[in-house]
Amino acid sequence: MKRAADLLVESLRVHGIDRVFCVPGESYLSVLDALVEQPAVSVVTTRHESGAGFMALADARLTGRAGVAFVSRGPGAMNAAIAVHSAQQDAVPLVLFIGQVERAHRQMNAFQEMDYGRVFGSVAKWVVEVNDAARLVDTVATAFHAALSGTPGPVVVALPEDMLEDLVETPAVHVNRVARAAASQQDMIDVRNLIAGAERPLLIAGGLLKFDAAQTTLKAVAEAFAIPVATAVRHADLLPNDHPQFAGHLAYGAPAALAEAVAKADLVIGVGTRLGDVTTQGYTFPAAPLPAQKVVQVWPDAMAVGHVRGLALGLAAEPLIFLEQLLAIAPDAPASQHTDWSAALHAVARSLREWRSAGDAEDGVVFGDFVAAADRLLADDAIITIDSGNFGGWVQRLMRFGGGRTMLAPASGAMGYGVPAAVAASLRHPERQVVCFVGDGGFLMTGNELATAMHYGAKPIVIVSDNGSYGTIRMHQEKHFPGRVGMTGLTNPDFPVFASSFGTLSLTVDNVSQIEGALKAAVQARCAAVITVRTSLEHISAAATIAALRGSAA
Ligand SMILES: Cc1ncc(C[n+]2csc(CCOP(=O)(O)OP(=O)(O)O)c2C)c(N)n1
Repeated sequence: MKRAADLLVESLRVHGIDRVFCVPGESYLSVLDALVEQPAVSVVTTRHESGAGFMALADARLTGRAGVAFVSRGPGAMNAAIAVHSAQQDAVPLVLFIGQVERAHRQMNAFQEMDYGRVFGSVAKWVVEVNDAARLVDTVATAFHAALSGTPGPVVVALPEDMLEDLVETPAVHVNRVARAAASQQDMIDVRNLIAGAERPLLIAGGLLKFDAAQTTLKAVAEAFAIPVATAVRHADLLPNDHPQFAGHLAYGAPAALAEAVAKADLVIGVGTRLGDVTTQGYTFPAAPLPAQKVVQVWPDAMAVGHVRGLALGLAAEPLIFLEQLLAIAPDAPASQHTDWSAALHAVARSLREWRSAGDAEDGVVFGDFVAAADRLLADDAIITIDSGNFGGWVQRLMRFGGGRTMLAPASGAMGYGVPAAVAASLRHPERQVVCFVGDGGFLMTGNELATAMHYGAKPIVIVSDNGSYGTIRMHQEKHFPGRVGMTGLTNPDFPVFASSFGTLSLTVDNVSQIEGALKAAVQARCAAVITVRTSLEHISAAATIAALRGSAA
């Protein structure tokens, strides 16, 4: 006989989970107790459940396994909800374990009781409450299976407190095999014919290709067919950005030159992307419901293929398997019209990265100057985490990704992801530089996880773009209601002092001449560091100043 909590932890180990993230709670004390006895599973205790959830998401991206977080019932679960939503939007496998009131108290409005099925029902792929300890092991196996199968995503498992203490006959702890579908031979012939018949084919690569083997194969396919590759939002790292077939990053508000260039494609092949709102620039390219060009979509879940858009061909197949199948039927030599077309797209993508400093603005550093220097000075295999906000537009525009330099950022646009993701990345890859870009808004949402970094010896370098504003929203205000400004100004703490109080190295950049020195000092220190950049608010985005926005709105 074994305690259910011990079986749960043993199940985690069998599923290859070597790290979980949590805020401890009295509702799952026996799991914490079982974790003490399981050296194969390390526990990272965070300072807020959103931090635990975001760390689990970042860890999942880096390991290819499901991220795992444990949180307490009610309030803990609500704090973690942002990560469940991000996992759904980003198609990242996440298993969130939540404590639950004891079974006898269910449906009685007990302390911190919630009905997780109703709370997470529209976001999670599966929500389950384990009321019989004898079913715990197979429920855990099913939970991982659900998180990893088809469209990866979040699964919520509620654990009644008393159930975890039950003793049960020891069932075999097991893993359910995830099925991976290939495309049919006829579909592949059709794809090859579509490419051969196209003048201007374009492959849009998405997040399901975010692991090494897939990126190697993607590069080989791009070269064999001379097919240009644009990446879905937040995945600029799928192909080295200097590669001749790299055609740009379809991010929020992609530059007009990029949008116009890719829109000339006569065939779009979306691989491992749901071709969602942002990547398709508001469902305009390829348009929904009826695209102007032929569209092929490859995604492992038939329900998501062609979900909102008419396709020439929809393939419910594993993206990597599809790429391998495509590589196997590559032509002896790529068509010359494809070579010319991909060269033209690459030239546009490159030109968008050009940057010439004009020096500081009256109200601070133009953040592009900082990012351009970071691109030069950071390692080629640095892991870059990006929070949500306009500062990130500069990172997307000026920093090269791919070829080992990883981009971790939530397609959900959730503020607060950056710092926790950097902590998780640094713990997973202590040998690599891990750099987080975050605004002053996002930094005060989850910057507290610097305490977690210090506790576990993580060494992220956090770049805070301090413009005293929820700048993105200010930009939208200026566009829609020019000059009518409110609710976006921020009174910040003294960030350098705040950062020092955690025990990190703390550096400040007040002007362009200090950028290189600060970056080099942070990199060389090999410890957790925060660089506070006094950023110009006037230069409110990578594309516009406030003056220009007001001018254009008038
Ligand atoms: C959790 C969350 N809350 C609110 C928003 C809406 N939002 C998007 S960007 C932004 C402001 C970001 O400000 P900051 O971090 O300072 O970066 P900046 O835009 O100034 O560069 C807000 C409030 C969001 N995306 N996520």
